[in-house]
Formats: sequence, C-alpha cells, structure tokens
Amino acid sequence: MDCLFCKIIDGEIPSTKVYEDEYVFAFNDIAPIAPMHILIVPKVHITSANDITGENSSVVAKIFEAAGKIAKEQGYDSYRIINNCGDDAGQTVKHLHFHLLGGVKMGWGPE
Ligand code: IU
Repeated sequence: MDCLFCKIIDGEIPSTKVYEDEYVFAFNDIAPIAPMHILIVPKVHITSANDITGENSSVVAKIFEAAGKIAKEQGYDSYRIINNCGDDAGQTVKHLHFHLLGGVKMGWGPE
C-alpha cells in the first residue's frame, strides 16, 4: 500500500519518533503549528475516522492513552487532540492520525 504514514511506521521514510508501542506510533509533525505538534497514528492502516469500526476501534483508546503519556513526557499537562476527517476537514494524509498540540494558549469557538 502506498501510504506515507505506513512507510514512516515501517522506517522506510525517516521521522522524529517520540513514542512507539505495539499499537501506536508517534512522531513530530514536519510543519509544526505549536511548540508541541506530534502526530499519533495507529500501526494498523485505517484510512480515516470514517473507517473506525467495532473491529478496529480499540486502537483509538490506545492512541488516547499514548497521548497523555507523550504530553507528560514532553512536559505538558494541557494539550489539544485534533483529528481531521476527509478532504473538506483538511485531511491530507489518508492514514488515521491525531494531532497532539501543546505549549501555547489556544483560543476556542467563533471569533
Ligand atoms: P492532516 O490532518 O491530514 O492535514 O495532517 C497531516 C499532517 O502530516 C500535516 O500536519 C503535515 O505537516 C504532516 N506531515 C508530516 O508530518 N510529514 C510528511 O511527510 C507529510 C505531512 I507529506
């Protein structure tokens, strides 16, 4: 499968890994928008949040478990987790991923 994040997980494409376990791989985003901007991805290929099923949804819990651990390791106890699902939401890489952002005061809601 020609998937960028599968290649990063397999080590075919280099990345700055910050965390790995049996289910989850996490690495620094190449174009960070916050002091901490890490991508957390399932090792199994899931195209987007639309493809989460009863069969594979347990990996999402693993991702959220990892997020807290990673943020703490990075020195943050306040953070935001974002998933973009589909083109209109800005999903550019078609392998499920969660942006872990921290290190900056973030706004919320309509301006
Ligand atoms: P998105 O939610 O699909 O838009 O997020 C994709 C992210 O992947 C985006 O923040 C990119 O900067 C990031 N990224 C990366 O870290 N390494 C790459 O080689 C490529 C994209 I292409």
